[in-house]
Amino acid sequence: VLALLLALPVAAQTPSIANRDGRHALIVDGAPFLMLGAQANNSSNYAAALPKVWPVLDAMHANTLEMPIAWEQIEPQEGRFDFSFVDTLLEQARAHDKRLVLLWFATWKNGSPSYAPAWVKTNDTRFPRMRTKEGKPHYALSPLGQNTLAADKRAFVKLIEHLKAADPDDTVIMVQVENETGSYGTPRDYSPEGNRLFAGPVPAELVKALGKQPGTWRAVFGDIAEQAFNSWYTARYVDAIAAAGKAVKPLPMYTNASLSDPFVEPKPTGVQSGGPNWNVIPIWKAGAPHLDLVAPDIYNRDARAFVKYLDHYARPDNALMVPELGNSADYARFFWPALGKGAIGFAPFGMDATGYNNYPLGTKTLDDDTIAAFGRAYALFAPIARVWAKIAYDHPTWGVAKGKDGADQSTVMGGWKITAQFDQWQMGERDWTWIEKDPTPTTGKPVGGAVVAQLSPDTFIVAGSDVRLRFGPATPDDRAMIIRAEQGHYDAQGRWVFERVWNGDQTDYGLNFTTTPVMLRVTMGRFK
Ligand code: N0T
Repeated sequence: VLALLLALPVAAQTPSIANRDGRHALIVDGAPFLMLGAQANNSSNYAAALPKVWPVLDAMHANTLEMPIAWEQIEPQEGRFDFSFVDTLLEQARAHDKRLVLLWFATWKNGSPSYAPAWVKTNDTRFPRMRTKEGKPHYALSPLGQNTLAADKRAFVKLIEHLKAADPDDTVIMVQVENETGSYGTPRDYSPEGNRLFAGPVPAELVKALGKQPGTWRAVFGDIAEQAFNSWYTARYVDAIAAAGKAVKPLPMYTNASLSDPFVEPKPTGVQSGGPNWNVIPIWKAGAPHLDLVAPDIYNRDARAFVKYLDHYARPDNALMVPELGNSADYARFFWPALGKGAIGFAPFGMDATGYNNYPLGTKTLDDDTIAAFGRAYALFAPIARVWAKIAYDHPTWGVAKGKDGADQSTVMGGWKITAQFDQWQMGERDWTWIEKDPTPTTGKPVGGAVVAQLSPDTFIVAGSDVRLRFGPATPDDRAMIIRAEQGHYDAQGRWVFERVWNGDQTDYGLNFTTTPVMLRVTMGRFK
């Protein structure tokens, strides 16, 4: 009955991002696809490192690898292109049954031109760096550098031309244009050209897009004028590259942001100024219409902050994708709220066995337990990556992760209230004080989360781990109940396959998910 009528995957339709009623889907081979991703370390983009990459992706049940392609690597000498690594990567990805997201590390890699070829980074006359207020060269290349843009764009177009020829089956499903653009310290280019433009009016198209009154950058943007200025010119620069690439092969393209505190408007000198930080998303949307989305790189273990970042980037005009997050086990629970907010992709950073660990951002050691923390959830979703992506495109979803305080979290979906509780034994209530009990295994640990999709007013698909889910009426109603809670799974065609009914102890104290996530289909109702 509930078959999802998936469009059968068909080759020869370039991947794209679909957008309907504020929800999104990444379309691959003509059908929705959930990217269960992982990003390799920064220097793993050489054939010698690949044997250390695939086993980690397999162990975590990832279906997609995010891998840098460096400008210095494909154009070591100006005009001479070398795609041998791209070819090796494509071939191995196919052999390992993984899709690819290529990360174009070029004019900006964490703001710096470190991945640009030597002939670019040594020539400040032709490829100017930004100037500081004092007129000294800053480390970042200027987004106003027209020669830099032309050279970067040419190399990027060659890369996409190569993909068009060498990847007819779309092993590559998305391309990230640059990496964490913008600069720290100096919020804009103070070169004579930069000063001239900054003193002038904000371009009419930007004023119009934001619904603001015309004026100078300072008049329109106040305290964040320098950041707004650099963001606009960086967005225009990245847009020109994306547009040129898309003209060759229209793959989904995005760029990623290094993030400032999600709760406080940043100072231009306290943010990676120019990049698509959450407070300048509208500027990026106006300046880079050829990007399908801008995306957050989330290195913040605090659940409140993590979820706030998701909220900033999940917008009707911006599909949510998390191309980087910390890879320590405590981050794994954020998979659930990401799914709940409609994420089309999710990828912990630094998932390979080359031995580098970016603690304190991520894990101290990428051991089996850490990989399994992500892998358990991925294992549940990997066989249904398409089915879930279709569900999330068609239906409301909600997700949670345990917060610092372990407090309950609730939502209302139609006539039903759903509450997530943490650190419970499977039997009984918190206030059972008449019986002595030990603290639960998860008490004090940053684990636990769940996702819920509402298939019809009274029918829900739920999954989670280390969490208790309660379903009840949105407004008090003694006649409301769980009619049936089925454990089961979807087959590849999107048909629900029944395994068993949960009842009795398994439902009397909420739906209790343990460390290994499972999937339930819950039907709510009332007696008359
Ligand atoms: C990320 C990664 C890689 C004041 C860090 C995060 C990746 C890049 N950068 O391992 O370098 O290529 O996108 C920057 C986070 C800075 C936090 C500073 C806090």
